[in-house]
Amino acid sequence: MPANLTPDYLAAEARFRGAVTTEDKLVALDEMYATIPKHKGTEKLRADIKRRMSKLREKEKQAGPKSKRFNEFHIEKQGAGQVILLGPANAGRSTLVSALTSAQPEIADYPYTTRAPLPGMMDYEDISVQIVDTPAIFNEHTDGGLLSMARVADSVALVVDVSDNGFLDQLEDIRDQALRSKLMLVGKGCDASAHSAGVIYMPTFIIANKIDKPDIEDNIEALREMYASEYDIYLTSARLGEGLEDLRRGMFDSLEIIRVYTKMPGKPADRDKPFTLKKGSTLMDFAATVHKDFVSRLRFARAWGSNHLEGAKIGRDYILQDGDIVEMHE
Ligand SMILES: Nc1nc2c(ncn2[C@@H]2O[C@H](COP(=O)(O)OP(=O)(O)OP(=O)(O)O)[C@@H](O)[C@H]2O)c(=O)[nH]1
Ligand SMILES: [Mg+2]
Repeated sequence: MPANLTPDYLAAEARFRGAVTTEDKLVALDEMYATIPKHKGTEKLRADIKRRMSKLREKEKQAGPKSKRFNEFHIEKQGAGQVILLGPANAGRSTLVSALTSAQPEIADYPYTTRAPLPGMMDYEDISVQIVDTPAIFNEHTDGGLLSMARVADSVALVVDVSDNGFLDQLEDIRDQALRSKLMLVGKGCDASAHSAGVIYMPTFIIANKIDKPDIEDNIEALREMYASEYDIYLTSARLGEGLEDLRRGMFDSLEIIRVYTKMPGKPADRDKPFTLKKGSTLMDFAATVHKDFVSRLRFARAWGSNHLEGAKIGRDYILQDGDIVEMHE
């Protein structure tokens, strides 16, 4: 049993042992995966959790649609990361998802249009990011499943209608509700990998939408005053397509990932499809991602990209940067 398992992980494990239905087991395993400390000592355990999850999903599939207890708040992750949009009714989450991805959620000028989460894939340069539209989160209307889903996301975007004078209270309310579900919505510069007392620290940013509306300057000012030191803030008009390029980059940044390319000796880099890794990953983390055999067989590697490497040899603990190209020698 690896050391440093958090109380949160142990609680999720206990829930897994107590779970009867496949659906509950999957939710508990999801939670275990989200709360397990990500380091070398837990590698086997993480692989084991993933194996159990795919076995259960297989079982669910084989059981057929009739016996399947569908959990609408379980959205299978795809792409380089999952960003969940949370916000009050009518803020424009569905309009944003429709503008950024090819998904076609229902959009309407009355509240609570969206009833279930809906994912879409957003292209960002040479990778894609999953964005999840959600039902509104507000007071008694919030479904508990929504916050459970947010706990296993990679980042959260708080979407508000900046022309609505109640938007600051709404932000506060969402943060409080999340915290009651042991989800701490943290902003820039916070070490999101740290957990304490069963609380998950989720990288979060704010989308202030509907900037095309009149007389919103004071509201934007108030938002900045209140939150700019804590969260990145993106100003958008989902309806007019304003601010979306900055937002795409912001979504990528919130995932805290890097893209690394492979290269065969004597050939140009393979630019087709980068490997994505957590920021701070080393050469050996990359080697393990490309192929498990590389971990034992790697003799040395050269890199191009950041720090003016230009093909210099890099050590096993070399910390890779976004856009680096690595040539591995067995
Ligand atoms: N003026 C303006 N209207 C917008 C903008 N984004 C969305 N809307 C409008 O706001 C209304 C609600 O948009 P939705 O995208 O359905 O909002 P939602 O947050 O998904 O709302 P629910 O699912 O009902 O909770 C619609 O009438 C949209 O056309 C925007 O940037 N500017
Ligand atoms: Mg909606």
